[in-house]
Amino acid sequence: MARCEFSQLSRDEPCCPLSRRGRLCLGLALLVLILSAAVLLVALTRSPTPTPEALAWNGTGSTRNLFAIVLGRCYTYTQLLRPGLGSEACPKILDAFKSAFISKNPCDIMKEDYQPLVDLVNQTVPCNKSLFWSKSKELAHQYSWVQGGMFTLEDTLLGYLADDLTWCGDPSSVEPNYQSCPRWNECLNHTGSVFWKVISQKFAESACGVVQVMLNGSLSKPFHKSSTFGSVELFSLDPRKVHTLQAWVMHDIRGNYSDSCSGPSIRELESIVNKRNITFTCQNNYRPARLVQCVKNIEHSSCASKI
Ligand code: NGD
Repeated sequence: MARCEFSQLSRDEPCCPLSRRGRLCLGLALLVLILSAAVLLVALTRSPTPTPEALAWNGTGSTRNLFAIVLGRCYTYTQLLRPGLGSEACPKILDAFKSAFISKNPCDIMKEDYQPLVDLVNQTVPCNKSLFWSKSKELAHQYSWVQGGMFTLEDTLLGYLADDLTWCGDPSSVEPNYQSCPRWNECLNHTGSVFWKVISQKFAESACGVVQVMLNGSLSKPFHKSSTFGSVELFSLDPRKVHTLQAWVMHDIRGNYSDSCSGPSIRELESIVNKRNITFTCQNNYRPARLVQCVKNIEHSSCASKI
């Protein structure tokens, strides 16, 4: 067999011919190389395994940084606002909140899903200090903030954690659905509305003494039987503990004076309350709450000091 030394090569001499076996080996090696390159190319250019699409809904998606906000609020509330409650439970509270809706269909949430979360929070509101509201959130919160001793649901830990947030999960993901969530009227067993029903019920069940409700007298119907106050809270008051419900019918300081304590809507409320063996009282434009409205409307005639 001819040996081919580099030193022997010159311009005129062709390289020594390869044996048949050598050519076969070279061919095979080339084939393997081409095949590997092709496999590599396919692997690199192929799109990743498609993840199932999240369900699409008509409402806005979960609030960005949802879990960081909930955890932060938990520490703010338990360490700074009401230090008595103890902040050690915050990580567990966050986990229970996640477990209630993560990886679930947001229209298929049951009251029981939130029970572990509710069970983690043991907070009682002192008698005579519960303030309910309906269509008057802003003023009710301003009033309770200024007054200092009253509790709306959002002044309790569970309400504080979730107020103004949107959240929902998706069966195909371990993350909240940040793209879309169902609107409240899109389904009955809605992630958000079930949560508010559960904690509103608990809030009302634990109320005692005289309780207050702030209603919006600038609406034609300040009291709605279908509202959370009218359908959940009112019927969760325990007549053995609550002797009086005081309604404050507040009118927008610059707006309509549509309905008042003597209107049909409030009379309907009165009749429900009386049937439940609870005394009903009503005041139009309860003065301390009116004065809160006056802070931004000092020139209004109803804000003049009465000496
Ligand atoms: O269709 C809706 C919708 N309807 C009500 N709300 C809705 N949110 C949607 N995204 N889509 C929310 O309920 C909204 O935040 C309202 O501000 C809030 C209350 O609705 P409103 O004014 O009609 O009053 P409700 O009587 O139904 O309920 C107020 C009472 C009050 O005594 C709280 O203790 O029930 C308790 N709560 C219920 C639901 C929600 C509080 C909240 C809250 N903080 O968001």
